[in-house]
Amino acid sequence: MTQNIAPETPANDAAIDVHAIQAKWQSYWAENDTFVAGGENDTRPRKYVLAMFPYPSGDMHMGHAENYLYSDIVARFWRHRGYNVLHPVGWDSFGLPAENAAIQRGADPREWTYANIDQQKASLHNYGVSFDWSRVLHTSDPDYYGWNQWLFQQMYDRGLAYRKESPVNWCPNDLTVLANEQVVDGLCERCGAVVEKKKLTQWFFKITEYADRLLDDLNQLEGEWPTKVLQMQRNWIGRSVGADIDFAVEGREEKVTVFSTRPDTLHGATFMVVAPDSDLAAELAVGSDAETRMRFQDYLEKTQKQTDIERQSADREKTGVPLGRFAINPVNGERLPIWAADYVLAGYGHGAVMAVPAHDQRDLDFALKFDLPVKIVVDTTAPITGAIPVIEFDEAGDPIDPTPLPAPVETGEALTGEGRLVNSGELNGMSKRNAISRMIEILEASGTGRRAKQYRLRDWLISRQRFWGTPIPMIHTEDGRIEKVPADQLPVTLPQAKDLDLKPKGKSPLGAAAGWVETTDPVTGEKALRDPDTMDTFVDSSWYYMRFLSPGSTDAPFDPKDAQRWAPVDTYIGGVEHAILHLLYARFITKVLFDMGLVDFTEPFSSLINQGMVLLDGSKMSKSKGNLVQVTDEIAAHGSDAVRVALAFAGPVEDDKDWKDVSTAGATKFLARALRAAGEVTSETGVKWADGDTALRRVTHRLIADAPGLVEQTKFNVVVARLMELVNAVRKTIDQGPGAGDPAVREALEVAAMVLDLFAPHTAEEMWAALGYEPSISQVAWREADPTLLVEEEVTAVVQVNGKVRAQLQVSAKIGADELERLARADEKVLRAVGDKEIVKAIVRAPKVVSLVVK
Ligand code: ANZ
Repeated sequence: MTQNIAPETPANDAAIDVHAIQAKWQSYWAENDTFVAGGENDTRPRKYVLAMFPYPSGDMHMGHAENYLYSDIVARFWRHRGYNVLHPVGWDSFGLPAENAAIQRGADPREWTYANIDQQKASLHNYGVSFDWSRVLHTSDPDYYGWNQWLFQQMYDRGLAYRKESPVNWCPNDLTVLANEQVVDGLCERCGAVVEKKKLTQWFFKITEYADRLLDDLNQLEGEWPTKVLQMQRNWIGRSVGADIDFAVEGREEKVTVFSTRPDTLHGATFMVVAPDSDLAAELAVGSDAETRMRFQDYLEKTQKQTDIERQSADREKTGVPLGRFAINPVNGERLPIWAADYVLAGYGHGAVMAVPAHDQRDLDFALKFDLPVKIVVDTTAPITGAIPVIEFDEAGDPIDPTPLPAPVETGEALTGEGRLVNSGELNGMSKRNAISRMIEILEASGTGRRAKQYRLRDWLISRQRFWGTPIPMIHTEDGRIEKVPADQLPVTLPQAKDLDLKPKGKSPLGAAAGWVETTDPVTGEKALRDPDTMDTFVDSSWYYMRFLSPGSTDAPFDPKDAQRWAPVDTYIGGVEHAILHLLYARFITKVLFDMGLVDFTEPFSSLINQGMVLLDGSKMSKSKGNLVQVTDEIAAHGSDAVRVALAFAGPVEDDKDWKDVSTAGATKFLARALRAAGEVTSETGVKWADGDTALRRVTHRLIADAPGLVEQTKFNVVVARLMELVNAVRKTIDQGPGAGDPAVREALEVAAMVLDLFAPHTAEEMWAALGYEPSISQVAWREADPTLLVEEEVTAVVQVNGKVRAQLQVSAKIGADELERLARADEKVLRAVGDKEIVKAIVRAPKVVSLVVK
């Protein structure tokens, strides 16, 4: 790297051709492999910096600009700190938008995707991001997705991939399965049709088997991931601890089990509720009279049009129908009427609850609506005077003498707090916590219940009835077996799209791909069919960060030796919209890889940075709203360095930023000022800095000392502000102080160029060349700060008493007025001068003068 490049030394802003500078350095970096990570023999410590990889939906947008700026700042920073840095990029290139574009325009999803990738690649190059371009991957390349298929089969062998029938979101208009995220207010996000639940046989990954580890390992990430994200992950996994309780049902042999976090309240159960869409509800209804059955059917149809989120909404009016059946409370033999109501979900716990309206708000709302009894069993207030009568029921399930009304009926608020048990036999007087334990013992002893855990987390439904994804590498034989595609036949590649009708029909278009779907039974050699579904694209992104480590590997998804050298990712950067699913899936697959002995860590991303959004006039940018600021246009207008500096300066990383407040003009001026100053330096390289102006040197050295901490805390905007301060100080020294030949000016600009490299790498390289060095600045080691220059500057303050100077104090140049006055009043000479007179006035001009008036 001894090539010398002639620097541009502009006389004024207009003379700087930012695009020429940009192009020059970009080709220099590409020709010299400047950002290719060091190989096996590189002995430097390593850092793996990764930004969430882009989806190629069009050209690079502002979210990308922000994301890759931040990862670039971090990557460039660690290079200056002496690290061998891996900063790769790839494309998350399977997915629905390509397929939709293909359907709408008759384009090939493959062509659409790769054209967009080419455009984004060009834009990212032009943006000056220090990626290691030798490791690019696209998840839609067979040499990538073949390893998804390998992973799928590994998981199948371990019992972690399985098929089951389950209710899924179904759009009756588009005839396709929808992800939960594609259902908005119960309607199909794309066509607005009312989404239904439909039972389909689908492939799942058994993420629930890892629920405890996914939850417990979050503790490892405390302080390294945003607290908000950790909390969102915890809530999503949603572990609840309590008991399973078995209720006998009249006229039914088998018992009905319910899950409850509050087994202590069992004596207060006054009815039972089952999910209308559960098999249990259907079965119970069948055993009832004709009218009940009809009402139930009607209600079931209404329920099927609701999403789980709507069903759980607290402020929705409760609905339900009685099933005409009765359950028996195992602790007191009371008869509880059984209802079907949509606030109980089929997919959680056992799809049935014991309703305790006095202590559960949903149950209370329901009881009040349908006039069901409410029985207090935990006294959450002051000690109660007088006993609350136990409510009894008649044959029809109606309460006998339901007066006096307990408090929740009057206030409408369930008693959910701490308290002591009442109306509960041997539990009376116990605290809630003790009563929970005791009740579990009682249930276990009588064989009617047991300790139990439940999770909100569900197994991961991975099959999609779509074309543009990884084919599921399984074979359905004529006699109904399911076999793996033999390993030597992987990858199963996608057929050409042009011969297929990609329009959604409720079945994967691959099922109609003659010549593709037919195959042979690997066991018998008879005719068989390929599985026509493709995988959820979240499978692709669940392990891509490992593929970057061994991009060319053909006999394994990655080489465990590479994994040991580089992984896990040290810093992962991306939008908070991925706080749950992507991160959860990547964490899950990492644990699977750990269990397979392929990696020696259990968490993929050691630290996580979430960026805010770039808005325009307070709202999200979007093409349809016509408020889209195109990054490429901004780069064309101002150059990428100005866009980068303006974005970095716009505010804290995690905050949303409004493009209206982003000043590319300010950034352009600042960069021109810095570059021009570098061109003015007249001292030689190697000049003795110690001879330079001390005031300027202090500013320089404070930046050297503070910037690392600021970068590590992602306070990038503060570093830019400090750089601006340094460049201003340089200008002052050149114009008003010792001048452009002063060694401190050279020192300041060398440091400015190095720190500026994190934000405006083209300008930084240009400054470095102007200062007489060979490229590239990107590997220049961070300077050591001189501790003697970090000591705070001191000044002499004078203290006058009635106009006469009585004392001189050595104080910090930054001292505040109050502190200076306090020191002045406490000084011995001042005390003597004041004597027994009274100080009637103190005029303080920090840090130089204190003037006391005494009488
Ligand atoms: C009786 C009870 C009394 C309950 C009480 C709570 C308070 P989390 O914490 O979310 O796990 N439940 C159980 N299965 C349900 C289902 N499929 N759909 C809707 N609700 C269900 O909540 C567990 C509680 O939610 C369980 O404890 C059950 O109501 C209800 F004072 O049982 B509880």
